[in-house]
Amino acid sequence: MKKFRRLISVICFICLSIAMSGCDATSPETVVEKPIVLGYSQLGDESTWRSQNSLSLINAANEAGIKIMFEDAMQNPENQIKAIRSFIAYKVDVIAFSPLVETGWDTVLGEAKAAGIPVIIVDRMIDTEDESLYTCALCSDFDLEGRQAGEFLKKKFRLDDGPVRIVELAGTEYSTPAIGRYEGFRSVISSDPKFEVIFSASGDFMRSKGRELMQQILTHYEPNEIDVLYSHNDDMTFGAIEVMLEAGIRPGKDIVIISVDATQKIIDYLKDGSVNCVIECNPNSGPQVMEITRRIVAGETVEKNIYIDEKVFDEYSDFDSIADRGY
Ligand code: GYE
Repeated sequence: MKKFRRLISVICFICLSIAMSGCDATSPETVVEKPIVLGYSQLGDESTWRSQNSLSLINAANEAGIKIMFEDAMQNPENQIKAIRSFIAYKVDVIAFSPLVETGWDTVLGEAKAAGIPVIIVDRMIDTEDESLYTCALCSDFDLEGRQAGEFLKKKFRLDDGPVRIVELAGTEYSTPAIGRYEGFRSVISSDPKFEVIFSASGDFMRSKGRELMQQILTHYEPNEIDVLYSHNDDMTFGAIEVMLEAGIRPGKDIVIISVDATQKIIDYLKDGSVNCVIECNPNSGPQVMEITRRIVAGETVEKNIYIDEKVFDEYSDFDSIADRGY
């Protein structure tokens, strides 16, 4: 009998515990929140900037508890389209991508829209008639970067009658940074005919191609026929500097150098006088991308176009105030 009573009280205790712990699926303790899933198509790994950008995105996703599906398209827009389609099939919460070039995205973004998946454009922009294809674009102001490069030259050569002969290493053709840095630069220097761009070609933002282009330039021109090297990113600048040094040219002295990105190594070159002007392009957009993702999923309205804050460091700057870049 005693045993029977003990059994009954054990059963009651179990029932009570179950009731109190809330078998009710809506009780806050039992709701397991599903992490937000973000599909990210990165365009490649062509530069120091890009590696840091990928790292920033992945680290920020981990810190924010966002599950990131990260695909590297290896400089091929077709791979980006495939990745976006796979994110749609997987029914991710949000799709983000850095488009290699500006055009060719309408169809796939239309598919994302039809599936009800919001899209964030990061770093580079797309060219489209239909702004409803994306929810938010977080990019750098590349035209401003180009204008800042031009403004530096105007200041540097203000007492020089010219001609000021410029060679330009441009970024990937049809990409927003290459277009903005090319056009913005010209919109400033074109007001003074002493500035002449005597060579311009795409080095795809890669060190190896920056090297090749500089070799090519030196087969066409004597070193004393070149006054300025304007390079759309640091990696191409590094390649070009190697060639200059091999040819006995003193970078930053015999040829004035302007570079875009602002990696630590180029800042070191600025400090030792091998480079004259560095336009910052900030790759650490990860935390902002995760914040935008979280807000979109929460149903909040986000600004349509957001520009990333950036600075200019040049030979007139106070070097001590330049914080360590970290990459
Ligand atoms: O400047 C360059 C890179 O799109 C802003 O792409 C980016 C550019 C960056 O590979 O280094």
